[in-house]
Amino acid sequence: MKTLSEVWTEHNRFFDDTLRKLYVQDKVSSQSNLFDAMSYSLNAGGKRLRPFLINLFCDACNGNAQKALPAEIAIELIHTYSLIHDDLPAMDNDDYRRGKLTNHKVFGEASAILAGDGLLTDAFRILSEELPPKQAIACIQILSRAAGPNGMVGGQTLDISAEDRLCTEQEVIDIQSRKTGALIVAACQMGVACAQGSQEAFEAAFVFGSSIGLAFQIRDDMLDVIGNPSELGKEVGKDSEKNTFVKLYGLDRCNEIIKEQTNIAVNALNVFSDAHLLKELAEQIAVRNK
Ligand code: GRG
Repeated sequence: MKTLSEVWTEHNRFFDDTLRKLYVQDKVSSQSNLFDAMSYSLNAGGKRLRPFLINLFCDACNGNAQKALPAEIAIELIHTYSLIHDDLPAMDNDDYRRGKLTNHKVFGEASAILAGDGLLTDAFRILSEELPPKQAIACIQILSRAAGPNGMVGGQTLDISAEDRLCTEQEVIDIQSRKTGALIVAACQMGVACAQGSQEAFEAAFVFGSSIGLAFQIRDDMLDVIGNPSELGKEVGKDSEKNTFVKLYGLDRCNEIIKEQTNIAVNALNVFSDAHLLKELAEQIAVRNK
């Protein structure tokens, strides 16, 4: 049986190749600079966690995971747009992402904003054109809710508005669950939607996604303190003034909560007859170094 690492590497080899080809035709158009900027961040690497979750959930629901490819592409486009915009001077003002100069550092601010806008919009074109109608509608609904004002964009807004004060525990959880968690939950549920899975499977995807989403963000906050910049592909120590879980709980309690959330996630998988890769993925997220 293949290990999680082998399956993930194999998935990413094919997925990265697909993304590299995505805008090749468009690059010769009069808007080549726009497509160059979009492709630059899309092809800068990244773990492809959200697409991989779609793939594994589709598989756990006995769906044909190959047919979920448009959903995988769409969520990575949204995720990449959010990173480009998050790095802008008006937001986090970061110079490095995925081990490379950030989009605005290479293409300028206006192009980076437009590259993000292009990726965001194109995600929904791909879903509507390339999935069968039922799966397309379900995925568009899940993704737009998760990425929109009640999800990721709302979380980012709350985060910015709370920058100058100390947040309560509930506020930090609320910001995180929208900013990072929503898209991870959406990935799990889109995998179920692509397989036209049961209501029980959607509920399991919600519990699993929420728990690993929280564990993922807590680990992210920890890595800003204990992580290695060359492994992470970005600077560390940038969040010391922010409302992070490390500031709220300290490193030891963060580790305990990650373990608790990982257990909740793994238990949620009981509804599937075979979800051993999802179990291993949850355990991997708890100890990740990048
Ligand atoms: C600008 C609308 C808008 C939203 C920004 C996602 C986000 C909201 C901000 C990113 C800030 C951040 C670093 C959050 C921590 C969790 C997170 C999303 C990390 C990056 O995701 P990974 O680790 O990145 O999956 P890769 O590069 O592997 O894809």
